[in-house]
Amino acid sequence: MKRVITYGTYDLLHYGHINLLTRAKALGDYLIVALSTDEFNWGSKQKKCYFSYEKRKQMLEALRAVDLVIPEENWEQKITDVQLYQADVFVMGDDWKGKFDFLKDYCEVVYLPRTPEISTTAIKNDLNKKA
Ligand code: C2G
Repeated sequence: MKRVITYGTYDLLHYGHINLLTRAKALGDYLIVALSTDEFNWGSKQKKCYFSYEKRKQMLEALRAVDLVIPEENWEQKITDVQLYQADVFVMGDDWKGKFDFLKDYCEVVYLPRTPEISTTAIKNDLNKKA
């Protein structure tokens, strides 16, 4: 079984996220998503999530492509995660290209093209304009 792992906030889940998860799953048989906790998002990514970790986890777990959701609590856990969950492939959107190449010592590292036209920020801006 080929195991794939990816990381993210996945707040205001949208089709760009789904495109990433679907392509990540297609690289193996089992997809683990390390989901940024509310504390990690606020403390280290200065991101205030609209949906709580539990709600974001619930939505991801409902996706056919996703097999397991684990918490992402810090920047440093990736090597341990790859070893603990025996990940063969680490996947991120190419906005992160090169940032996680240190994982090449532990697994395959793949950066997939982002879906360019959609983002949570764009959704929020669009909604504000329409308000
Ligand atoms: N993504 C994408 N296309 C978009 C938006 C996002 O392919 N239009 C991808 C991102 O490249 C990322 C994943 O979807 O691989 C999740 O995106 P975010 O929730 O924005 O993740 P981020 O906040 O970048 O967190 O340790 C890594 C971080 O946790 C990544």
